[in-house]
Amino acid sequence: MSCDILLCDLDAFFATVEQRDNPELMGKPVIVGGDPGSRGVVSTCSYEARRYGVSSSMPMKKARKLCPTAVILPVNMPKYKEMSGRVLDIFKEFTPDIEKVSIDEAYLAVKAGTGLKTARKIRFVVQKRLKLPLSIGVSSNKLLAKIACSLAKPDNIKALWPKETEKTLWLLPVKVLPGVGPVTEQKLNLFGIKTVGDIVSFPLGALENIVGSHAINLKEYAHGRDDRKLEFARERKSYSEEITFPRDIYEKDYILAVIHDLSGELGYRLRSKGLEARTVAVKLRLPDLSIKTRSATMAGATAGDEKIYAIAADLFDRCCGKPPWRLVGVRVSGLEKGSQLTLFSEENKKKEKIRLVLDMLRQRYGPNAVFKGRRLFMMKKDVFDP
Ligand code: TTP
Ligand code: MG
Repeated sequence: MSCDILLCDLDAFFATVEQRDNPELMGKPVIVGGDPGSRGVVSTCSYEARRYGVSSSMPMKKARKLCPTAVILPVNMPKYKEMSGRVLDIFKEFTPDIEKVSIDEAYLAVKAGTGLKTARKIRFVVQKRLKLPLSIGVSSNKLLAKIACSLAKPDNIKALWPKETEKTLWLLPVKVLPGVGPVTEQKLNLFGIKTVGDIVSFPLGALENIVGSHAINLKEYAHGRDDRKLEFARERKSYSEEITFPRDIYEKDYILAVIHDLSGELGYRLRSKGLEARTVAVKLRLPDLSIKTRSATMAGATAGDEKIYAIAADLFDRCCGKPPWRLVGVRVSGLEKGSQLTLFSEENKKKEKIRLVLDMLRQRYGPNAVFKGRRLFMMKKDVFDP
């Protein structure tokens, strides 16, 4: 069955989330990334900052020089992941056939002939519910959908059908094709191959001398042909959360408090998917930089924060060695469908009620909305100094 393919990609994702959450930043240059003081790089920047020449991966120091008026913000990954999940949930309302490419990008397959109409609806819903700008490219294959999206940006829809190959695709620079990075682009340019149309007229054998076996793909792409299928997500086998600390941690209690939080986040993720886990693992980075992991498998599966924590804390105790620690992570695997809740003791009923309230808060305000008191307390102390 032939389908229309949509490539949906949020605009300046991290930056537009920040602009949305702080309207004073609307219309201003905003850069999201690492600390300029410690060799941080730009994760992304608003389109206003792009006009000054700022771009992803650029050292923050250089970005600040190019655009001194920009507001610089740190990366708030939990918030962006949460938004990414909500956008994906919206996509799922329109089609089950989704290939998630990155945190802000996904291919969707819909019934042939409905691509443009669906794209308009999706954009409308994402804008209305999440107030985030989304660009969508529409075509009958992945290649053209992706290129159409880059032509649509920012905040628009564009269709690019195979019949328009000659008058649109052939005029574009070779770097729009998959597999043509800066090095290949330079090589091709040296032979006078600047546009996609130049690839079409260049003899295959000569092209093979420049780019090897990739030449055949390039020829196909240059004609707007692409038979790559969408790769649908495989069922998840595990969930994990980890934190790398900016400095060495010497306090065992602090690590335990972090493990407590991570266990809570994992428990929540399991419950929100109706799953339970049998195996819990802990990961640590030790002073000699080696990574140590320990896991334990339970007789029965669980999605309870405290149960996950109890096992993870025990594993940590057994493998922690001597301080300091630089990284701690918790993973749950051996996933099964959640079993029906059975009779609760009074104590368990109380815990269950608390869990439901916490989950409700997390659902409304994001997974990090609920910090456990212990971690807040620990955060107040300067635990990073021995
Ligand atoms: P992109 O979709 O490549 O970029 P973008 O959404 O910021 O801008 P646009 O799509 O409008 O061109 O990446 C999505 C997010 O991934 C981006 O907001 C930040 C993050 N990212 C990095 O952290 N480092 C990088 O080098 C890139 C390219 C992206
Ligand atoms: Mg994007």
